[in-house]
Amino acid sequence: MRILLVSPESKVWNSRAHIHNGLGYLAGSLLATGYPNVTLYDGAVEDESVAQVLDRARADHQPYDVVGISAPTVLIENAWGVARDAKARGAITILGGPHLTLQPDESMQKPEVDFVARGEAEDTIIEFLRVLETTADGRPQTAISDARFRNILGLSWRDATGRVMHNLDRPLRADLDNIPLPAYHLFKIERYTNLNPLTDGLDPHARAYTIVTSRGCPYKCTYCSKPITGDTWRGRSIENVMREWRLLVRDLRATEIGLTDDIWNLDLKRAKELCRAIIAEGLNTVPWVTVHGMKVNHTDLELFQLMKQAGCKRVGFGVESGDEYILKRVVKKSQTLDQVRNAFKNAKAAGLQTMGFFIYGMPGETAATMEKTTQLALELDPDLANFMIAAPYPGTELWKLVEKEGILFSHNWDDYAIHSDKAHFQVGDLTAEIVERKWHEAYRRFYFRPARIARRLLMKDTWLNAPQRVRDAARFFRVPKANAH
Ligand code: B12
Ligand code: SF4
Repeated sequence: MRILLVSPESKVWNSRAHIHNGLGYLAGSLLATGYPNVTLYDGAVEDESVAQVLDRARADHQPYDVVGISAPTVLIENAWGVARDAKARGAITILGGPHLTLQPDESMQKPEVDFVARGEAEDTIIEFLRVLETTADGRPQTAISDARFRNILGLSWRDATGRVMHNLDRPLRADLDNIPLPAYHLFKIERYTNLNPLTDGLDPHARAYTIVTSRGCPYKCTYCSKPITGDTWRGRSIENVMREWRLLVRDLRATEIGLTDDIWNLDLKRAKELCRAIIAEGLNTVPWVTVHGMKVNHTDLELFQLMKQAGCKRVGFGVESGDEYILKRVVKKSQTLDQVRNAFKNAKAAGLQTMGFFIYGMPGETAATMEKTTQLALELDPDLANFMIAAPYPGTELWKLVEKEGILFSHNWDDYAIHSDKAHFQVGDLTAEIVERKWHEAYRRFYFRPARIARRLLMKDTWLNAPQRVRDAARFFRVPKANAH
């Protein structure tokens, strides 16, 4: 059985490419369970299209039997495109990832989609292939309506009459230590050279990896979409994480590492233990960053000092709003502005670079509350500020509110990018025009300060990456035209 796992090419703005750890995990489980013919295709870094890859495999008489495609909400249209190409070339298609978990039926209505896997799928994909490759009495087959698919938790499929069946959900795996590590060797790692602009990631020989030390988050921020990892925090043991950290640093010669947990510091004691273990083993030679924001209310000065000693270079924090009411009652972030200020102060005192994530245009906001957010960004003065316009992802509290009380402007799933410069909805009096103006203004006022421009000009990547920097500047700093909605 030859399997191609695909992350589709994305039109969503992103200044950097990250390895797709979800596909890495699926490939790791497949290899560990006796499926050696697995190839990873990441549209962010490939030269050929999926259709070309499939055609070449057919010409070499080694066609792919199964094409598995991953999709967050913004990539679902691209995922269907890949599925059409794959079906047209005789492959069986299975889609998985966040959007498929939220809206499985939508994809199962498409003739190009044979199966959907919902939720974490390391076990689902193995059970799926086992049914797919042999009949109940052990003969080879590729029947996609075998009744045994009924027994696979988290799978959506069609029975012999063509009826779409959604099996029961698969429970989250509690024993993360027993999941095989991602098949890192299958990534074209030399193409992931820039995990983020602050890690001097301009080395053309960089090897940027990411690692997931825990899954899930118990908080309930109203905009956050976490269909895969869920509300239950599950941490891997320190020894298990260290096994992977050793592999990345010693065997795979990582030049930078990104932590992509939903909330890696939920258990402060464990976070410190991990840093101590990295220091004790001398693995602190490779710089690392937190890709997803840390939660400010689970930090203290000692944590940041240990992170610094353990090789961490930069920390990101979800700040979201400078208005206490919006933060508490609308975003429901379960953190105070004092905790935000304290975390930045401590991280800087420990010598770490900082990054802040800020949201504009939540329901109930006004120009004044967004102004407070911009003021807070200026006060905190992180090395990097990421200003985002609120996007109502399906399943979130924000989505439900916009459905009930608002007007939605985004009608295609690829409009849902949070780094887009367009407002996605209107609730109450807050028009898209005001949100977009405050968002552009935030970028201009934050990045166009003389001291910051001087600091940037001294940074190596500003010069080495000049064309990208100019494109970013044009995108963020252009004054918005009259609203098109
Ligand atoms: C790291 C990360 C990134 C990285 C890399 C993304 C990547 N290619 O993996 C970067 C920074 C590039 C990124 C970008 C964006 N991201 Co992001 N990202 C994450 C983060 C923090 C971790 C992802 C991860 O490694 N998960 C762990 C692995 C094990 O899980 P997984 O990837 O989901 O895979 C499992 C299952 O989904 C399933 N599965 C996945 N694919 C497939 C395919 C098949 C065939 C099968 C059977 C199963 C299957 O099996 C896997 C193993 O269990 C998640 C949060 C989260 N916890 O999921 C957000 C998250 C996925 N991102 C999100 C968003 C919104 C974005 C952006 C749209 C933001 C933007 N720019 O506007 C962009 C999209 C760009 C793009 N091209 O994808 C949302 C998606 C919500 C949604 N409904 O789609 C999430 C859930 C964050 C959140 N809580 O809101 N992201
Ligand atoms: S935004 Fe972060 S803290 Fe909030 S629910 Fe999502 S993962 Fe948890």
